[in-house]
Amino acid sequence: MQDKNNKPANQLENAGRREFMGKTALLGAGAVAAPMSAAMFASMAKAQAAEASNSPVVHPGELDEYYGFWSGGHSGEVRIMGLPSMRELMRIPVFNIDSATGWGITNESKAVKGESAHLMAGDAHHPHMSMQDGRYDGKYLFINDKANTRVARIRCDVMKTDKMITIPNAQAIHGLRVQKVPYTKYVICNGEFEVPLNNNGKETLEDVSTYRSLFNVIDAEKMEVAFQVMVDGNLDNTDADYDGKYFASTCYNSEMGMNLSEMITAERDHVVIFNLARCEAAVKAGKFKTYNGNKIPVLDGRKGSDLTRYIPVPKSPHGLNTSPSGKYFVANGKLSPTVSIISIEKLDDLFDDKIKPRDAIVGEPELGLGPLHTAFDNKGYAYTTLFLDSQIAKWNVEEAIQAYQGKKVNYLRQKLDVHYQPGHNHTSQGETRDADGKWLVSLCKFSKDRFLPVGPLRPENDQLIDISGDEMKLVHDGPTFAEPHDCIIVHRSKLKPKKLWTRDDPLFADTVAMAEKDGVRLMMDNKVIRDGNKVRVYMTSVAPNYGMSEFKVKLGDEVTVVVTNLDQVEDVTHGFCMTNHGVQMEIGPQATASVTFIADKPGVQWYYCNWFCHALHMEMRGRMLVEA
Ligand code: RUQ
Ligand code: CUA
Repeated sequence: MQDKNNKPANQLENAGRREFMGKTALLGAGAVAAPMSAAMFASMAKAQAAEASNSPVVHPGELDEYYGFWSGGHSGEVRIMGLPSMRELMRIPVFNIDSATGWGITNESKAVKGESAHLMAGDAHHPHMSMQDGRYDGKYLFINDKANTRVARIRCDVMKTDKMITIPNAQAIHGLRVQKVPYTKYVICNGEFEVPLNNNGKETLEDVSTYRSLFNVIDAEKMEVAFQVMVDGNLDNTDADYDGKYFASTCYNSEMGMNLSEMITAERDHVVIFNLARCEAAVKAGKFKTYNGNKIPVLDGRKGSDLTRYIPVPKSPHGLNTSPSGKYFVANGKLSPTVSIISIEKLDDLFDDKIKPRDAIVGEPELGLGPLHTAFDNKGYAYTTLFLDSQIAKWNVEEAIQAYQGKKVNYLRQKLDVHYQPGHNHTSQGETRDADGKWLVSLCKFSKDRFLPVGPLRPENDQLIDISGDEMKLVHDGPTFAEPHDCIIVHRSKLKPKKLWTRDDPLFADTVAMAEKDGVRLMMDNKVIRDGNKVRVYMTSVAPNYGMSEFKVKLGDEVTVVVTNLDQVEDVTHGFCMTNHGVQMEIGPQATASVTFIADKPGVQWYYCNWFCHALHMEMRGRMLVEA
């Protein structure tokens, strides 16, 4: 194989041709000037044939049709998968610390993490992409951290986390979705755990009647909490409609119990429906209170309020999913073998008090034991995970509604065994108007006997299911590390990730500004600036060299190393690791990254490039000379 760096033009050309031959590029083929050879036509025809038959096989060198965005659960990250191959393409560190990229270690990532930069852990559950008119827009991905009550945003052009906030007043952010229509103005998420509103340990601690859960509405662009809504009971999962009017959340602890048996006493819990226009009007009219010394408007959406309605459903519902037709919210029973179908069309009447809450329920099909989450295709079918039965039930939504009206129809089409105990499932583009009914992923919490044993801790099993025909067909077992709670499957035509960084990227703008203040031209200079016991070392990198092969500091200095990667070749990322200092990071092509540490060891300390970049990658190193 040739050295990457000897053939930048070639590499770009190859990348261009590959894209041209890819399936999405077919649509734009008319715009491509180069004439097509017979071989290229043949290859494209083959690709089309594979797509038509919904083959899960992606041959070496071929590209996937979909991006999957997987949450990494308590590993705190997001993973990018290729579908249908189920190949893991990349990891995006979010709430965790990542030693390969330096996430949580570099100054730029610490700035994104902000006030929570000191936290090393997270529990990521629900990744959801921003939308325009109910379709993925390829701009942002949002994800919650249940463990530390945070929400983060990932920029899809570079696939890096660019914002992170801690949600005040609430505890344990769980369900998270985006406003679908007209566009993602708001990200919505649930505070699952109940705490006193002023949770300062002084006013009230043990009086459970003062505990509340909050529904949180976040401005997606600013990444600030716009307002919160106090509810009765707790909140679990949530989703938005396709009209831009209503949000719905499940509640499994309407009892406000403080232990398991208290939480499951009532025969019914509920789904809360939030009326967005009324909430926005209440904020505008100043009808809110504030707590814990912050300025966030907290609306009172408890029972009797005109901001919300409470629809009783069988006890302890879990997932809440909107059908891509825009007609229904489906609340999944968990402890009940049923799901509850809520008619979104009836919600106007419910808010105008023309009907009773239970009148909004138009179906309650019985599916099996432990329904947790429901996904949809484009043919009117729903797919519900049955945790206890280790199955997925395929059922017809309109027929389930007819059955509720007393007609004799069998809405249940098939039950497929999955391995084992599925939580979420997800169909290709099934949370959008572009639901295409091709693939279903079942995120199984246990793998048991499906893989070679690897010790007491086992992988989970993400199974790929072909749903393009009448019957669901299991086509792939995919072991995964803890714990993909949820995923979304996005057609690759929705995304246009950058291949190189642009120099004006906001993710390193602060570092660029710091260099300007120091009079350093990042793309040219290699310089050491001393400022008391603070030393700033600016260097460039071009494979296989750093612009600086040595620099000198004094023992105890606070050293900031800023590396600017001048390489303009796709895929040539450099690293910077200071030996024995716990410091390492990635510097992508055309990016600047920086890291700060104390030079607390005297003598010679080598730094080296830890991302394989060149045949002389081993030689890409230099010395920090630390004077005692
Ligand atoms: S929840 S297994 Cu965190 Cu999405 Cu249902
Ligand atoms: Cu630069 Cu390895």
